[in-house]
Amino acid sequence: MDLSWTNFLAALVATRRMIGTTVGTVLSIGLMFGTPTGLPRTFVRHTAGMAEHEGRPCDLHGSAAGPMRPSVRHEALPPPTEDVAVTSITNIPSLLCDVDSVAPVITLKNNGSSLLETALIVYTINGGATYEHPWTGALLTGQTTTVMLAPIPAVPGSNTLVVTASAPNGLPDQELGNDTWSIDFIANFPAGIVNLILTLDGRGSDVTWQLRTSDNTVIGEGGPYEDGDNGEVDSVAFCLTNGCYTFTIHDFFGDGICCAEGEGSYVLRDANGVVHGESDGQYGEQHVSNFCLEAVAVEGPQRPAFLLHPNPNAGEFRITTLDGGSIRSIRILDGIGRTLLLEQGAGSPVVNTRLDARPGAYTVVVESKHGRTVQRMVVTR
Ligand SMILES: [Ca+2]
Ligand SMILES: [Ca+2]
Repeated sequence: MDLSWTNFLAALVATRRMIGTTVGTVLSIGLMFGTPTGLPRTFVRHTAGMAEHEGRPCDLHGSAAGPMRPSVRHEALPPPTEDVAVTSITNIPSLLCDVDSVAPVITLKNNGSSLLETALIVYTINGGATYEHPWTGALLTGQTTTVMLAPIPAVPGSNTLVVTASAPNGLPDQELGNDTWSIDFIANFPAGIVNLILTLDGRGSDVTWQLRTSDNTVIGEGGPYEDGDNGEVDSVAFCLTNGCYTFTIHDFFGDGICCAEGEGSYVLRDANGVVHGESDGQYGEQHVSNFCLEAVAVEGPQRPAFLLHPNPNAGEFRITTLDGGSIRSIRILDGIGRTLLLEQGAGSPVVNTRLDARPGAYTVVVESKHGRTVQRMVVTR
């Protein structure tokens, strides 16, 4: 051991076993050991901030009182009189779906010895415009309170909200290290829902998947599943915004999810029935679907481009395009996005068809040369 005074004190601090008596803010420790020669007898100031006393950093001083009985004085700084702190941010979901602002709720704490009656709270997202909330109240030493802040606009994609408290009682804050708290979240707006419909084979324990954004952030993942659930369907809804995504499904055994041990498959489909990725399950170690979304959640009502009659119906109905254009396909989906009927149009603007399905609400997707349009259809019996 290097017995220089400074190293001795540092070693003592490192053990964090400072036993002794506290008198005011001074901790005195008596030590019995042989004093190394050359030890300075004068007061030595150690590196500030290396020690802690009662949870607060403090200056450390030492003195050599005599050749056989040195003593160490561990001197804590007096607690600050003015010290406001932010100790949490809540009311922020990790993913905002079709919402373009957040209303943070924070915890404000008085770490100073004075009664805290005012403070200034400033908050910003991604370093953009700053919002101010002058706080008034009454917090005793150590007390906390929750403060609801006015909504602040989020930006599409990744957001970092930073909240800083300052000016306790209108005075300089004496401890700046506890003034700031931050939280990260993702905001998807406008947003659309894309459903993963995953049909498992008998080896669910092989299967894991991830959905990533174009900057490789994982925004959804699943699996492994249980074995023996051949034919079981896992349906997961993702809240996505305009942008590009990568869906990757892995197979631990390297034989996909079809067809040795069942007929697994997956499809990624939005509420309009548009398929953004799919596989018949016949892959090896993995299957990747890359897709991009554009103009999700377009504002304003869409004029139906086809007539669905009758609606409700008992399963038999007629579809007529309003502009006389020919129907390319009719797809009917159930509540979790599974295709129950897919009929290719015969080039006619009128198609009579039927759906054998239980009573309920279904989505009818008609594709013509003008694009894809959607209506709800109710089947009764
Ligand atoms: Ca502070
Ligand atoms: Ca497999």
